[in-house]
Amino acid sequence: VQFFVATQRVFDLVIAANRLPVDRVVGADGTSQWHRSPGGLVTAMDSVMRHREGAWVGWAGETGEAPAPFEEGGMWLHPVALSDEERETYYEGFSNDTLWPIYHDVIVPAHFHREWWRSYRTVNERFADAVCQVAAQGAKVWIHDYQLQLVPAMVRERRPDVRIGWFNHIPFPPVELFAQLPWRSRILEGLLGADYLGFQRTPDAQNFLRACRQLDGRTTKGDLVTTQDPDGTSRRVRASAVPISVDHQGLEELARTESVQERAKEIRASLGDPEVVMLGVDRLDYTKGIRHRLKAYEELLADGTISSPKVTFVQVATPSRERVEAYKRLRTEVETVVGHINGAYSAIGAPAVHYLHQSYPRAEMAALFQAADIMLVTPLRDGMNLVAKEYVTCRHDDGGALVLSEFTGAWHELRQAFVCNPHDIEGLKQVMLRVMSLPAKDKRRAMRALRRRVADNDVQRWADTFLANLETAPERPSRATTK
Ligand code: ADQ
Repeated sequence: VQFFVATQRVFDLVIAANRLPVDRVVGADGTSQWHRSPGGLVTAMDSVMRHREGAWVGWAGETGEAPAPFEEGGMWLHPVALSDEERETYYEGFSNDTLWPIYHDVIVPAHFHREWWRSYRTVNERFADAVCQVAAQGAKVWIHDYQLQLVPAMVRERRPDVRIGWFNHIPFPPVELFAQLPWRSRILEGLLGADYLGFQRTPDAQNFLRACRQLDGRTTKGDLVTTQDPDGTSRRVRASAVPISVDHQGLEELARTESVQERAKEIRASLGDPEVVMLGVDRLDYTKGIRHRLKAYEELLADGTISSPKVTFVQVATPSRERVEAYKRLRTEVETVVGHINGAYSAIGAPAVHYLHQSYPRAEMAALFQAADIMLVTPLRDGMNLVAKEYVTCRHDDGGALVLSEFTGAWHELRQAFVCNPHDIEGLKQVMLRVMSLPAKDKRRAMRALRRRVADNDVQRWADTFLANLETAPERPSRATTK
């Protein structure tokens, strides 16, 4: 049900995420266009919201005044403004240079700045205000990810009538790492404003529950934590795992189209029809283990165990967070290694590594997946990793093989993948060699099992489960004040 209150539309379902599913891109001639924004969250929620009516609150990707709310693809999009300074302090700073490293095992050091925290709080307030503007009486509010951890409590304070859920797309860290955060108690309080908290894996939910117990002395029982609201009333919040997935049916349909299959053949032909095509697809992020996989490949070439162009490696690395120092460094490192490998092992017209620092449409990604004999998903830490599930989905021919890091959420579900520990370069090389030499029928059997798993738990099921958990969360909000 949607209705108008003066000029303001309100909705029964409100999504809040740092980014809107589209970014405003202003061309040289000053005209603006909307482009789909990158990343796993948008990929997943976009397909969920196609089947539901609701509003989406988020940043439109450029600083300055926010554009007016508008409708796009059947969804009401409500932009939230960020200033230049807030992009630096709330987004690049606190979200991506404090929280992201802490939540990903401190692969790079986390930076703590009080002004970043203050900005994080201010922007979270702005998101909470925007959510309250578009939420109908008794609405369900679904908040996403680590950038908005204070929003649940801020919404509850303003709107006790709504039901509040939060989903964490990234890991929740062990208490020893979370404890480093000077603002750890404020973050726990922020999250506990929700009725239901969803995580990718059970160990993530357990880390959260342990933090509530050990850092702030709250009582937990099973997946419930007891908390006190600012008015002194006691309330229980549920925290459990709901692993995210992909739009299995939609993506498989796309992968089956003739044009995608033709394109897959074309890709292999333009690579020179190698015997083995290995593929990596990631945002260019230090959590994804891109350097580890390049190192393993380089050592295999150096050993003479494999040779290029018989074996060819394609690395697609989407540009990401390019203004954050650690990401600039990573890009230089990856590009140096790629240059080094190509200098040493390529033939004219046949580079050993095809490195593509670009974004592609979904159809092109589906074709790339079909063209790849071995998909290398080797993160050092990853909440889920949708690429692994997308690859499996696109292999309707039961071909290909998935090498998967044990440090991804996906590994908890995709146990028939060829597991690796990316820190163990020797082990990673052995897995790559083993997969190359394994009989096709063994790989097909593994692929069939993986495909069944992803088909059973697709993104619609994930969203349905999350919303059902939100609906049945332990205590309904007090509606007394709003009746
Ligand atoms: P991400 O860290 O962004 O997501 P991932 O889950 O792999 O990681 O999702 C990336 C998405 O971007 C995939 O849909 C992929 O196809 C797409 N993509 C990657 N490179 C691309 C390119 N060059 N062109 C076009 N598309 C590209 C975060 C968490 C993950 C979690 C997701 C969802 O870090 O652990 O799985 O959210 O919850």
